[in-house]
Amino acid sequence: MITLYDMSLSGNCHKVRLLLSLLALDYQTKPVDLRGGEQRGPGHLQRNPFGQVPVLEDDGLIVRDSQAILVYLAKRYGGENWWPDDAYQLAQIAAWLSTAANEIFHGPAKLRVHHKFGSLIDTAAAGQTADKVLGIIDRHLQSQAWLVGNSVSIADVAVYPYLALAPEGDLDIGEYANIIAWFQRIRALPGYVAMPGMWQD
Ligand SMILES: N[C@@H](CCC(=O)N[C@@H](CS)C(=O)NCC(=O)O)C(=O)O
Repeated sequence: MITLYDMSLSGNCHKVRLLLSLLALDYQTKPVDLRGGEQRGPGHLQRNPFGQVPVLEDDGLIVRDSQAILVYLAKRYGGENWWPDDAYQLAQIAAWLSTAANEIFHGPAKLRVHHKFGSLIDTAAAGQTADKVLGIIDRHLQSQAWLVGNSVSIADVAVYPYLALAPEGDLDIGEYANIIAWFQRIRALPGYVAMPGMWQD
């Protein structure tokens, strides 16, 4: 049985819940009490020395970091559709995974933790990063339906949650018509699951 060490309000955890559901995999969740500091307790630090969720456990293997978990699930359970063989396609997927961990984390995700949970951040810097990454993604999606290739990939799954949660970070995404059309394509996928606070039409 696959186990996801999870936090319901985490967009990083949602990436994993979304892919597990799109792949129709059975799994159990074990909530980690982030407010209570459980992530810094010895049990969880053994699973992830960085003291963060998500962490996935499968067949005795432990995988930390949402991007890495997407790679693991896509390669192990997704087949060619989810983990292409082509070097160039894989490189493009890796580039978007990196964008999810960098610009999307430092922009839309940070603004959300600020507005929703009160964490102190440099709001001007996060706002600039968010505007830049939203503009780049919107222009990218002008000529293609999915971030990489002709079908959904883990690039879309990695990038989606914190963009869909952008309204919770006080970001107006109404002007990004191509992103909104892409949200609608993602939401129409069989097995799609949402989380509270996500953009809705
Ligand atoms: N790069 C990591 C970031 C994970 C992350 O930031 N997790 C947050 C929840 S969204 C967390 O566990 N925070 C608890 C803490 O840092 O104490 C990933 O993509 O999994």
